[in-house]
Amino acid sequence: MIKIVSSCLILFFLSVNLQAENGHSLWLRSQSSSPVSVICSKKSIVTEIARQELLNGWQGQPGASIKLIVKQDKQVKGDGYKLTPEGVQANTDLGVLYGVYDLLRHQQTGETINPGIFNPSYERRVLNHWDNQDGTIERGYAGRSIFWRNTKDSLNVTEADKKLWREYARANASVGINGAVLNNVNANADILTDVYLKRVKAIADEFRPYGVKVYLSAKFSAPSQVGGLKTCDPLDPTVIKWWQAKVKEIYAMIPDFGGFLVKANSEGQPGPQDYKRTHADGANMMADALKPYGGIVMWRAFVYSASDNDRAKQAYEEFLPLDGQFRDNVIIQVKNGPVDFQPREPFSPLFGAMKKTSLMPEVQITQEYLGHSIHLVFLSTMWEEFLKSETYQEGEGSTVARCTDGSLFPQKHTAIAGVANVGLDVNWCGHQFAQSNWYAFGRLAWDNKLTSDQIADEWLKLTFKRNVAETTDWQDNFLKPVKQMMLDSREAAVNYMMPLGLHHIMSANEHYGPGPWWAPKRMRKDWTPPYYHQADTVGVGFDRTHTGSDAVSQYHEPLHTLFDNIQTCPDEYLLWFHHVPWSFKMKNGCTLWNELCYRYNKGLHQVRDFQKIWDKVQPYVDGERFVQVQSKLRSQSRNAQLWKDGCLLYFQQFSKMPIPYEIERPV
Ligand code: GCW
Repeated sequence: MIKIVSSCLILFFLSVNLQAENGHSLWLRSQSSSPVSVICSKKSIVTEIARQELLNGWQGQPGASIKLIVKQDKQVKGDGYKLTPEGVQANTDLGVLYGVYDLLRHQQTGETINPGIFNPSYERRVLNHWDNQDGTIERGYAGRSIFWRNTKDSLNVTEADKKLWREYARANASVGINGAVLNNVNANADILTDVYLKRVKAIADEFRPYGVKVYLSAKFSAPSQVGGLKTCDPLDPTVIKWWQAKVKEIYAMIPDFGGFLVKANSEGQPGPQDYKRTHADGANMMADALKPYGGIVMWRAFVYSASDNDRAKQAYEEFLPLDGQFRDNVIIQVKNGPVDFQPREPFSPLFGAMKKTSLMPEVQITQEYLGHSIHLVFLSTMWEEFLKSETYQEGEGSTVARCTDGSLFPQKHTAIAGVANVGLDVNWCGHQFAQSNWYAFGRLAWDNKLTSDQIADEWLKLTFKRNVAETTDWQDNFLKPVKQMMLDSREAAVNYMMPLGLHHIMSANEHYGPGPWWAPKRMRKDWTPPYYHQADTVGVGFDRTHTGSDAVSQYHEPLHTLFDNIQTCPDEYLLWFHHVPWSFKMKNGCTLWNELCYRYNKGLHQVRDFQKIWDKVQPYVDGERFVQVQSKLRSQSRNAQLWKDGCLLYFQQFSKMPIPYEIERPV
């Protein structure tokens, strides 16, 4: 009897475990393959992976013969590739692998394969993990770190670790991501000590066959903290020597090490300014140490101090004067917006303004301000809006994408970074749909002209389509409505969280729910929401016009004038740039107050509609993923209501105007 019960239990756990695998395969879940013969012009670990991927995933003509050719072609750039009627051709082994993933993606999504050349928009397509060495993740919502454990003594590498790192690297390679920063930008200096470097090497060894380079966040004070030096002054010869020796040591272990990411003189981190040196002095010193090995420095421009100066202006003011002073292996890493990964911000005015320095965009894949791993928010539309933003810096067509990908300014290196949303959670990202953001980041980093429609389409087909035979029924009743839900989801979040250019009104510390009221007396003002929304009896919004903080002047004409004028400023940025009277007449004739109420209400109803859409697709989704998404949407909808009710009731204290009758009463 006991035996029967225990074997039943084992079976039960086995099946639960198998079920739990459903989310683990990400977008790489081809289930059937046809025989194919693969001929490869060059044998290497990388091309061997390419061959295996074809053998396991080929869904074209059975018995087809595919050629993988490594051969120089001037039109192919970097690890780009050429799809030909015979197969894939590339200049590098990695290019061949990328071509194979593209071929398979086309087959699995049922898209026709048009021969052509596919070059990456950016040379370095990098995930930034904010993983701490104790295994926690700053702003991580998908469990603990896949790289770090909580104690120094458990740093020995297991087979399970290696398997996980390979799976992670494969997922990255399948969308063209070729780098990962393994530790938090709020770095612990210890990462540069032998005990951790050994683990970094082990990770690099697993990543290498998939073309993913490792990078580390370096703490500027490391020479003192781990090297015992008295100073970290970047111009001090002992400091210079220390970094040179450290870099040499790293490259001896990891010959293809990517370089350092540095958060300096930002939010309390040490930096060159502690020694009255500039960001350029600090970055260049490290860049010089990395130069002989081909490494780069990604130096963050996320700087602001507690001064009275508008936070949105500070990075520009600090970095623009340094334009032209950086070494060619330094890239300034700039967040998409001038404040901090808010649901909607205008692009940072540094893009296109720094013309003699390489700039790389930083976007946040982990949803710090967009509902963590509870809200379904497809971020591709936000990044697409950002990349396609017109800066006018070199006339029309000077989009952020073109200002950063080397097509407008000569840049030795080009790159883009995304703050990762990956953890030990069985589905990697905490929410099934958060996987689409990892996917979208990779696809946009590879091709910054892709549309979110195409990306959502691909991801849904790869992630949810069970077999190629599912045709119009699946397309009409699953693909279309779910894709539309994804495409609308970011705007919905903006509506129920921070519509019309409102920003930074989330709850303190954990940054999840609403918190426009949070303002403890002794708190730094620029960390409290009232600093950003400025609500009073007259109106709401941050005056950044020429009579306010004048942040508008950091934008190139015609944007400067467009944003400065309350009549021409786009609705999406209205309260970002203007302090607007509650009874101001919007372009659609509504008062500002009513419009604010409508937008909050709309956001909430959008989420309720998402719930209905999802309920209807039950027949097309396995039970496990269906229920998970359904229950997350339920929480999202309750929380959207909290946002709407909380914010409207709070702002109403200032507007003293009634909530329009057709809007659901706040509870
Ligand atoms: O978005 C803010 C986060 C911090 C983060 C910081 C940064 C890693 O709240 O947690 O620190 O930005 O980007 O450096």
